[in-house]
Amino acid sequence: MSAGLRQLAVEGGAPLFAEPVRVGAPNRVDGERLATAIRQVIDRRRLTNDGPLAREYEERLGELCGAHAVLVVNGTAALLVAGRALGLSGRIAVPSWTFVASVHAVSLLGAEPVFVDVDESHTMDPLALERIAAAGAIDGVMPVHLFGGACDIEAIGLQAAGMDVPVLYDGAQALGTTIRDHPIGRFGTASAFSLHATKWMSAIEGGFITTEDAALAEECRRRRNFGIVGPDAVAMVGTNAKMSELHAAAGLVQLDRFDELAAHNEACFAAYRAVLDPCPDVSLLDVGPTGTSARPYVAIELAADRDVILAALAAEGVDCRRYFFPGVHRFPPYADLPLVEPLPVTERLAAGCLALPTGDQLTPSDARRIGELVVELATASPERRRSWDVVRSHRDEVVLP
Ligand code: T4K
Repeated sequence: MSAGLRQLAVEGGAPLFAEPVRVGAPNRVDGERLATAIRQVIDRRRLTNDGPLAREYEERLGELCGAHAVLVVNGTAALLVAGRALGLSGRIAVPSWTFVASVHAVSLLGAEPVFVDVDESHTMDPLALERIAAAGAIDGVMPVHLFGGACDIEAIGLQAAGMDVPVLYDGAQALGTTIRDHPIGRFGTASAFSLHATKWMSAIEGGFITTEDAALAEECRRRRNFGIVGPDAVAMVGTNAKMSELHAAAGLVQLDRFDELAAHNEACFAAYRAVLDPCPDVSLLDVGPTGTSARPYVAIELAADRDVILAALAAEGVDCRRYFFPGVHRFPPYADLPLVEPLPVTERLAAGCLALPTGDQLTPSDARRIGELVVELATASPERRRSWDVVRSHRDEVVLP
């Protein structure tokens, strides 16, 4: 049944999904293959420290990204290890419209985040970067390829070259994204990716760095292993960011589904697009004309009442997320940092954006039904929306769990 012909859950109907579908639900892992791989790891007695599976995984990720790859324990570690190897310090330009890990990495490196607004692509606005750099020297740039989209790498690259500063792309959400047929990990001085369980390609926990600079890759490899360069020899400050063989086994099993899952995500995205694109109250984020994406996220912006719609979707068993409300610049560790200029697009997106579920928990026809539901909720009259059975505070705001 089409979502439009049934009674909404917030109006007393049965939920659309009895078993909730969620943003971030991990894609299925082939348990039999993983169990076999884990048994082999245990029998081999090589559990971590650059073992054979970690090497194989690293090599395959490098081939996929057309660059040197350095495997680490998570995406945050990828940012920290690469950032340290690049000597990121001083004032680092970074968007506020991102997952908080991007900005935490800047802070943990001992640098100062300088917030730059995004444009309609949800990625760093090169014009805002230019204005901010003109207002005060910038020592490095950390743009974020958000929701599987791609930053304007040409404009950002030109500006960074003009300032003679490194660019560390946070590509945590963009494994599989390409620009003019080039994998996204080939751009900038280096890029960092996440292989977390919520990512479409995962090692349960994991991450990696890519760079075209062989010497930089080698330095990152050393820095992920305490700065050790040989027996009894330590050349630099380092940490422990090595991936275990168990995680590499999980990552390798999942990597074999790369093409299948990318095609599945594309089919779900197309189903969403078919119903969302004609609706003027919903705008669906897409990659630019020169790029392709594995569609790891489905992000929409709603014209009004985002939180009421989020609650109504939850009642239907569609568990969405307000990624990335309220904007990192509004979290307590960063709220007192002076802004060089206001962040109007970030503020607007923080008020209106919603991430919808995708991945192999859904069929394309499920995606279509969710899309139809979103359209029904987004086009309902304000009076109808006010009648919905969602929890409101005494100030008439929707209260989220
Ligand atoms: N930069 C960017 C731009 C990033 O997006 C991230 C991570 C990073 C850097 C850092 O990479 P890592 O160090 O994490 O590798 C989740 C993830 O924990 C995080 O990896 C991810 N971005 C971020 C966008 O999403 P939360 O706080 O939203 O996670 P949580 O626990 O609320 O889970 C999200 C949803 O997924 C829930 O609906 C539950 C569902 N879920 C989650 C897990 C872990 C499951 O169904 N099963 C699971 O096993 O951060």
